[in-house]
Amino acid sequence: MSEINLTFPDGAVKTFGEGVKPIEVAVSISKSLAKKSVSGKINGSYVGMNDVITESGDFQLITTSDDEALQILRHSASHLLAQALKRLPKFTNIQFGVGPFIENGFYYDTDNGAGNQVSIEDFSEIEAMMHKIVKEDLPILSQEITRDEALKLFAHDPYKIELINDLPAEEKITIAIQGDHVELDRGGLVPSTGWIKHFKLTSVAGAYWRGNSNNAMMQRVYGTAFWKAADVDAEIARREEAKERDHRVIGRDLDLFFTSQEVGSGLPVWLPNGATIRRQVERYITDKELSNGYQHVYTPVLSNLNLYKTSGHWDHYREDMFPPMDMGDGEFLELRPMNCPSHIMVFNHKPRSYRELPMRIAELGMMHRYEKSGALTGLSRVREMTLNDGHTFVEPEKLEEEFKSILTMMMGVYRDFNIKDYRFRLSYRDPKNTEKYFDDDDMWEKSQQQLKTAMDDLGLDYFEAEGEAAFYGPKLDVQTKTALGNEETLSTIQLDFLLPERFDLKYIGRDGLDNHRPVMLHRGIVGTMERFTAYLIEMYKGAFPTWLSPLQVQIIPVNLGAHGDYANAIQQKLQNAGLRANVETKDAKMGYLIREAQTNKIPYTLVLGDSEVDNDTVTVRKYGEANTSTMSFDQFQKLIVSDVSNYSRVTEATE
Ligand code: TSB
Ligand code: ZN
Repeated sequence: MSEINLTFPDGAVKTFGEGVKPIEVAVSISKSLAKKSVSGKINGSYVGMNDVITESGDFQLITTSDDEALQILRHSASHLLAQALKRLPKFTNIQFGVGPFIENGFYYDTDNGAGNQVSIEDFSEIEAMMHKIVKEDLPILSQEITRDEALKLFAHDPYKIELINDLPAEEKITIAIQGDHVELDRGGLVPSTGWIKHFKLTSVAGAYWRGNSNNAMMQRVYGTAFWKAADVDAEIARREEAKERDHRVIGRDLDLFFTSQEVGSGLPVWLPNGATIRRQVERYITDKELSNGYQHVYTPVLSNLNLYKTSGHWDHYREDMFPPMDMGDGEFLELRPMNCPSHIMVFNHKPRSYRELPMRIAELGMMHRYEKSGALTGLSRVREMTLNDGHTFVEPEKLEEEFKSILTMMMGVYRDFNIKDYRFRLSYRDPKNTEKYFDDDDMWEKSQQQLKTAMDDLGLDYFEAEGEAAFYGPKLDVQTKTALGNEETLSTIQLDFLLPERFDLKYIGRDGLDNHRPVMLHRGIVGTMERFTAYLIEMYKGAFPTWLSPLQVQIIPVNLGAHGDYANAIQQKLQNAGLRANVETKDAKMGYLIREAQTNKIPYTLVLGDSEVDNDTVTVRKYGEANTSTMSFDQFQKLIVSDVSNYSRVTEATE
C-alpha cells in the first residue's frame, strides 16, 4: 500500500494511508478546522473535501476565512443555479455555456431557446429551488471520466460538447456530481450544497457564446454569494448605490449629455448643463497651464496621413484609427488619434535653441479613436474626445526634473478637485509583443528605468504593468475606478525618446551646435474632458461644488406677480458677477419647487416673498441643508463668491 506524504504550509510533513481525503486530514488536525475547511489543495490543484488525495506533495486546506474560499463558494453557487434551473419544468431543456465565479459573484451562461429565456421574473422561483437543493445538502464529488463518456454525458448540451472537443487530447476530463446534477468541472467546490446558504440572483444580460459576436447570443444569469446573509445585503446595497452614481444615469437626470444611434456610437452630445461643467474644467486647467509656462495652440483634427506614417501611428496604432479619407487627388486625410504629431509640427516650425527649452505646447485637442462598440460607455469611453494635452520638449538632462514638475502640477490639480481615490501605475511595454511597440530594447530599458527612478526618488507608491505602455514609450498612469467598478486611466505622463527621432527634431545646444536631440514628455493632466467629466459626475454623485455646478442659484419668487421683479433684479446682479442664476417661473407649490431644486442638486436656492422684497434680503437654502437663513443680498453675494472664488472668474459686484 502506497503512502501519501503531505507537506503543510508551515513545513510540517505528515503521512497518511492510501485513499485519504482532505476531510480526514482536517479532522486529524482539529474538529474545528474540519468544520470550516472548504476545499483541499494538493500541489496547487483543488481536491474536494470528500475526494481522494491521489498524490503526495504540498497540501493546504482552504478555510472560510481565506479570500479564496469565496471564489469556491461562488463557483459552487453557479452550479447550484444550473441544477435549480434544470429542475424547473420551464427550463428542463435548458443548455449551458460556462459558469465561473467573477469578482463580486458568479454567472452562468444559459440558452433556453428564443422566446423562453431566463428573465428576472423567474428569479424568485429559481432562488426557491436553489434553497431547496441547499436543504438537501447533496454531497459534491469529483470524478475523472474518459472523453467518450464525457461526450455521451453531455450529448444534450452542444455548448459543453464544444468545450470538450476543444480540450487538448492529453488533458484529463473531470466532472463534478451533486445529486442528479453533473457539471464538466476542474474542481474548487464546497463539500456539499448545504454550504451555499447566502446568495442572490442579481441580473441577466445577453452575452455572446465565447464573447464572439458571430456566435449565438446566450442569457448570462448573474448572482452573488457570501458566507453571511449580512454580506449579501451589503453587496446588494453597494450595487444599488453604484447604479445611482453611474454617470450615465445622472447625466440623463441632470440633462448633462446624451448619446444616440442617430448621431453615432461613442459620439456624445454635450447639453448646456454638461457643457458648463466642461467649460469650467477647461478654463481651470488652461489657466493652470498658462501659469505653469505652457503655450496654448490650435491645430487641425484632420491631417495628411503621411504625418501618422512618419510618427509611427500608422504602423503601431492603426487598429485604433478611423480609416483614411481618400480625397481622390492622391491625398489621404486622417482624423488624428493623438495630438503629438501636430505639436511636433509646432516645435519644428522654426529652428529652436536650448534657451526655449523646456518648450511646453498645450491644447484642448480633439482626437478620434475607433474604440470597439462593445467597449463604449457613456462619456468615459468614447470615439471622439478632447484631451487636455501637452507635449514638452526638453534637454535630455532635464527630463527627470520636468517629469517631476508635471507630477507636482498634477497632484495640485487632484487636490483642487478633491480626488483622492487613485493609484499610480507604471506602464511598460510587453517585451513579447514587438509589433505593438517600437522595437528598440535599449531605449525601453533606459526609459522604463528612468521612470521608476523618478517615482522612487519622490517616494511615491505605484504598481507596475507590462503591456500598457504607449507604442513610443513608458507611462505613469493614474488609475481610478468607475461606479461600475472598472479601472480606468484618468491622467498620464509619458516618456518619449522615439518621436523626436522619427521627426528628426533638433535644437541648438549650449555649445552652439544645432544637432542636439530633445526628449519629449506627453501628458494629460485631467485627461480627456469626456472621461474626466464622467469621473467628476460619479465622484460628486451629481452634487457639484459651486464653481462647477451648471446652475448655481435657483431663485424662487413666492408669487411671480408680486415678487417676480425683485427676483429678476437679483438674477441680473448675480449674472453680472459671473454667476449662474435662474428665476423659477413654473406655477407650482413652493414645497414642490424647493424639492425640485434639491433633486437637481443646485447649490443655493433663494426664496423671495414680501418680507425679502421689503427688507432687500434673500432667504437662502444651501443644498443638502434643512435650515434656511435670511441675509442681505450683499451678504449672500459675498458668501457665494467666496465659495466659488478658488477657480472661476467671478468678481465682486461693483454695484
Ligand atoms: C497624453 N499622446 C498622448 C498624450 O500626449 C496620448 O494620447 N496618450 S493616451 O493614448 O494615453 O491618451 C490620453 C488619455 O486619454 C488617456 O490616459 C485616457 O485618460 C484618455 N482616453 C483614452 N482613450 C479614451 C476614450 N476612448 N474615451 C475617453 N477618454 C480616453
Ligand atoms: Zn502625445
